Amino acid sequence: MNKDQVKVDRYAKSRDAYTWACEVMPGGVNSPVRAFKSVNTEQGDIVPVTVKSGKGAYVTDIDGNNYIDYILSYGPLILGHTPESVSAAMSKVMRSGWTFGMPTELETQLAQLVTDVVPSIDIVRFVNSGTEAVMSAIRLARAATSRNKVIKCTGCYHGHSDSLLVQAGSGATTLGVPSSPGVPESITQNTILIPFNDLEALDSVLKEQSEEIACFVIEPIAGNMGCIPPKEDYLEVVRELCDRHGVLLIFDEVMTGFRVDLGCAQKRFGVMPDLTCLGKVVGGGLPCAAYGGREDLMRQVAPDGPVYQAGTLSGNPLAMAAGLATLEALRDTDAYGILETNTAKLQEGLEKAASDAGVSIYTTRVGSMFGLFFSDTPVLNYQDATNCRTDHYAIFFQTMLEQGIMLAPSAFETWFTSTQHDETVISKTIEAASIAFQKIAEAE
Ligand code: KE4
Repeated sequence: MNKDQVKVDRYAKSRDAYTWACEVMPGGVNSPVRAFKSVNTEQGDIVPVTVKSGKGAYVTDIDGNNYIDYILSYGPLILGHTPESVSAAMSKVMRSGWTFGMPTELETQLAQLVTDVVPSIDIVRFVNSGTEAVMSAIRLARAATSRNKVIKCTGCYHGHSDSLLVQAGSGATTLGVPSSPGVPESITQNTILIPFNDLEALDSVLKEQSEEIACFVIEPIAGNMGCIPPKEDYLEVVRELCDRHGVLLIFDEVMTGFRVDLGCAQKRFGVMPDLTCLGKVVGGGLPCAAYGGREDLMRQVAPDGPVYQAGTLSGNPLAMAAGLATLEALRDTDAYGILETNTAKLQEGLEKAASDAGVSIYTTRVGSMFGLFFSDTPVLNYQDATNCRTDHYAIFFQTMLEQGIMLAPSAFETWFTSTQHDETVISKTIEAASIAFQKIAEAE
C-alpha cells in the first residue's frame, strides 16, 4: 500500500464509541459476551461494533457498515429486526400508556395465547428476564417439594442467579469463569452438576439424593455451549427418571420457546415438563419472560399461594403488545416452514464450504437454531464443546465480520435465523464462509 493509500478504519466511530462506553460501563457493555473478548486478536484490534439500526435480517453500525445478523439479540428477533406488525402494535400502546402497575387486558391476552399453544402450561406468570423466570421457577419447585437441591447440566446457562451460575454456559464459559466470584458456597452446595445428554449420571444422582432434590432444570436443546440437541430419547428418559423419583422437571425454554415450534421444544419432542421458563421470543425483543406450568404448582405463587415473586414492570403493556404481535405472526403465517427451509439450506451450504476448504466442522440444527463447531468429532456435551478449536472460531468470526456477516462473538452461542433470512441472505453467508474457511485452512 503506498503512502497515500491510507488504510481506512472501517470501525473508527465504533472505536471512539467503545472508548467512551468503557469509561462509564464495565467492559463498555451491559452484557459480557458483547465485548468480543473471546474472538479478538492478541492485539485486541477488533472493536465491538456499535449498532445504529436494524431492518429485517440486517443491522447497520455507526460507521455505516451493514451486516447480516445471526445474533438477532440472542434469539428474540425471530421475525427479523423492526417487523412492521410488532412496531405497529407497540405504537398503539405508546399512545395509550406503556406501564401502570395495574392489570391490563393485554397481559391476559398474551397469557391466554401462551397457555393455548404451550402444551404443559395451564397457568403463567410474566417477569422481565429469563434469569428471573428460572430463579422463580426454582423457588416454586423448592416450595412445592420442600427440598432444596437442584440438578443442572454443565454448560447449560439459566441466567445469572446465584444457585445457577455454576459451570454455566454462554458468557460464563466464554470468559472461562464458569462459577463466578461472589456466589456463596452455601448456595452452590445445593446445585448438583451432571453432563448434558448423560442419563447414567442423572440416574445415579437421583438414586443417591432424590429425597433432597427439588428439581432438574434443563435446556431441552442446549443453546449456551453452542447448539447441542438432546440425544434420541434423552428427554423421554429424563421425564421417566424424574417421575420415578418424585423430582420436578423444569424446561428452561427461554431460548427454545417459540423458536423451534409454536408449542416450544416440549411440543417438538413430545415431552412435557412440570414447569417451563420462557423468554426472548415471548416478548418479541422487549424485556419480557415468563414461567408457567401445572395448575397445582402455579396456584402456589402469590397472591394465590405463599410462594412470593413480584416485579414492577412484569406484564407491562409495551412488552405484552410486542409479544402478542410476534406470537400471532408465528401462529398465523408459514414462519416455521420458512425458518426450517432456509436454515437447512444454511447448514448444507456451510458444510459443503468447509469440506471444500478441507476444514473439519460439526454442525447441529433444530429448526432455526443452528450450531457450528470446529471439531472433527460429534459434540454432545460441555466437555466436547470446550475441546473444540476456539482459535478457529476466532478467525472465522473475524473474517465473517469483515465480509458483513455478524455472528455471536463466542464459540459457545447458537446461530439464529429469522423469517427475513431468505435465499439471498443465506447465499451471501455461504460465500463469505467459503473465504473464512479457506483462511482457517491457510492458518493451519
Ligand atoms: P436473560 O436473563 O439474559 O433474559 O435470560 C437468561 C437465560 C436463561 N436461560 C437460557 C436458556 C438462556 O439462553 C438465557 C440467556 N441467553 C444468553 C445467550 N446465550 C443471553 C445473552 C447474554 O447473556 O448477553
